[in-house]
Amino acid sequence: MSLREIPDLKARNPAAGARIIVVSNRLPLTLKRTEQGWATARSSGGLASAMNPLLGKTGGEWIGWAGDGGGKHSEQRQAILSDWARADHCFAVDLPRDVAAGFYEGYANQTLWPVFHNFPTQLKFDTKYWESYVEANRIFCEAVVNRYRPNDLIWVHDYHLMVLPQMLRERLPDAAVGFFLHIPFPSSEIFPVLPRREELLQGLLGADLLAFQTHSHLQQFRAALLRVLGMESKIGEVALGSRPVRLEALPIGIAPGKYAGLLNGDMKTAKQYADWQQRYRGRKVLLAVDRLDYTKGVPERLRAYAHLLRSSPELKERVILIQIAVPTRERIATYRELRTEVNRLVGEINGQLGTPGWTPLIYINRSIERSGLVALYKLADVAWVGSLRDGMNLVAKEYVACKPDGDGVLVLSEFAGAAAEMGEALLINPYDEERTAATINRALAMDEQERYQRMTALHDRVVRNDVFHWGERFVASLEDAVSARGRYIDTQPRRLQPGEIRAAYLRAARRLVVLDYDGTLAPFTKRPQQAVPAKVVLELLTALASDPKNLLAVMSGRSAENLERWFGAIPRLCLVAEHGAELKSPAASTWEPLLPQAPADWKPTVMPILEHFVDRTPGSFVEEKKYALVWHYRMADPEFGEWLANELVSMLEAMLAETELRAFRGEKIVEVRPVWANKGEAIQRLLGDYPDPDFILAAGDGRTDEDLFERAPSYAWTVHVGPGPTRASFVVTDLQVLRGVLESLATSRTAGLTVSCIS
Ligand code: ADQ
Repeated sequence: MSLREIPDLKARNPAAGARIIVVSNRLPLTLKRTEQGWATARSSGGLASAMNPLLGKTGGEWIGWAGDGGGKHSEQRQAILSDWARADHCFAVDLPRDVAAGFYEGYANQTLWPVFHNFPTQLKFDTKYWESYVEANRIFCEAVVNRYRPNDLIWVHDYHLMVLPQMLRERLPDAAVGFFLHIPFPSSEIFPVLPRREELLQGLLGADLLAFQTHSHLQQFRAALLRVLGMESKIGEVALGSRPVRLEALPIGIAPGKYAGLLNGDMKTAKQYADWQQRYRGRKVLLAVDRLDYTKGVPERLRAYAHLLRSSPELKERVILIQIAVPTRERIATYRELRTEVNRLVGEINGQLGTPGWTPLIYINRSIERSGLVALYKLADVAWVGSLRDGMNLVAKEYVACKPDGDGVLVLSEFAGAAAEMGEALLINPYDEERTAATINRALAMDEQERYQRMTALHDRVVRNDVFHWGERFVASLEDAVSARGRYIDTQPRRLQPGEIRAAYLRAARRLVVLDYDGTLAPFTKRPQQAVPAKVVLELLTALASDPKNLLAVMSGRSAENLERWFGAIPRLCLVAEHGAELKSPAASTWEPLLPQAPADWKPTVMPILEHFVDRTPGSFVEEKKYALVWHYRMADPEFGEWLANELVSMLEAMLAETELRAFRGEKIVEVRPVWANKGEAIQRLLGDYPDPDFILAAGDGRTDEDLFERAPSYAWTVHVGPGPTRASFVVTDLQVLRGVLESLATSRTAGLTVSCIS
């Protein structure tokens, strides 16, 4: 997107009663085939509870898949869909049968779902899956574009629609697009396994706001950006050239009032509770509620339960586990295999460990009504959430919401997102059967006071951070992200006008000029030593340095020895080497370090790693400087080089986290050096020695120059050379343009006199 197009984005005013368009794979309404034909079934899930008030308040709409193949459009079916649109503002998207299969059972649930839940061995991929996924997202995009009105806020949900944000950005460049990921984001070790990972990340970056269930999922997303796209980000933001993408952790909640309502005044719930209580009188009740998905850890739980019963004979006939497992995605073989395995385990436990009067495991393999669920939550002494990996896990929160009097214990997998905010639960590693069994034992034996303390703290938090609060925070954050575009555009650099800077230069009595070398004064070459300064550059620097009103500094990543060799003969020139680690002022004859300390003895640890990368990458090499080690890969195959550079930085980041060293990406280099050795510190030092200049020019092209731009005083002329995002106030297209500007400054001494005479 060009800069000229940006003001459209800025003109947007999201605060003026914006409608919300919710886009999710499924609508809160589904088509059900009954004996009388098609009928509507309503979902009472948390998402519907959260979205409905927001939609009601803003007159918004919901777009989602009707859920069936669509193919034969019976009149009755069409009439129902029209009814949904009219009465419920729900707009059904029809997906052709083959697209739906490749999209839903294919890429979404056999490729993305396993990878995002750290089960790469379950991954299945077919190019057709991907094509269907893209096609389904495209059909959703069409539906959104058709319903969209200026100033609407578009809220896209979950892993089914990860390329939709970018599609929307292309069709509706100034629309406000937010995305929430309900499932976890995988670690940067696992994410790269995903086929079409680059397209997926690019697809997400079309949004203004990307929100995750936990901070750790957010961090993992950032690590994936770095590793897969080589894209750096801040903790809450990715800066694209033309706009920012905000990043947030916004854990989803539930609607606690709904549970309180059923607990307090619903006859059906009361009756079911009384029945269950009667049936299991005198026994402790453990409860587990899951979709029958391999990520939920059902077999692991059953094995831990068998272990518990075998190792604690005193529990015989005194405890039961009620496992509710809703069938799900049964067209996928893995899910059918899981059902078979669970059935076998259920048979084994009841057959081997039960007695004539005691069935230790009650297995309910179907969906049950909310009233029945609430009755069970109320009944259960312990809720056992054993997800092997889970975005959040709402069952944990629903159970807690049903314990307003503080009785009951939550046992929670540390791998569920809920664990990050439910610290008073007893945490388990569901893969460790023995310890899990011990924790369940502890939960069963916990005294009343401890139960009360833990449960009331959990309950208060679940009530406070409900799903309405979550929805409002998301919308507020999206509105904020969109208005930040305006501020972002205001801080975007302007094209440098040679006449303007020349006039300011001429007016000044005391000037500081700081110039980077490679990419700024000289073009990049295959080998660093080939970038010898041209005669014109030496003459230009000599002329600028000789002006008594100027302090000129060449500030480069190169070594002191290198700078000395090329520029040592120019009088009155200040040299700054290794990005600011060492400095030689015009009057001095020796170099001095920026910080008075000897280079630490870290190179022998880092060198073998870089050498290993040299070994893997033909054409790359390591440069050793006094304070830094640099891996250069300009001569390597470009794609392979970028890929390895991302790998290297990710690896070094973890390794150097506790040290003063950092790994920095540069123009076809990865450099390891102390954090304090940077151009921002160096310009501060120059300003200390040469205070209060009334004109400052700082120019550079690379990432290390961003430190310089950030720390330069606000009145400085900071100039970025070439394309790409920058903090500088001005840009020039290339180094030729900058050279032209510098030449006009260098030759302005006489011209300056003329100007002053005239004025
Ligand atoms: P799910 O994987 O579906 O959701 P979860 O958070 O546990 O997982 O939600 C399940 C919902 O289904 C709960 O509301 C529960 O009450 C209900 N449910 C489960 N079994 C049932 C049964 N037998 N009968 C009736 N209802 C049943 C995805 C992510 C989660 C994330 C949610 C919300 O995988 O990690 O918490 O979205 O963001």
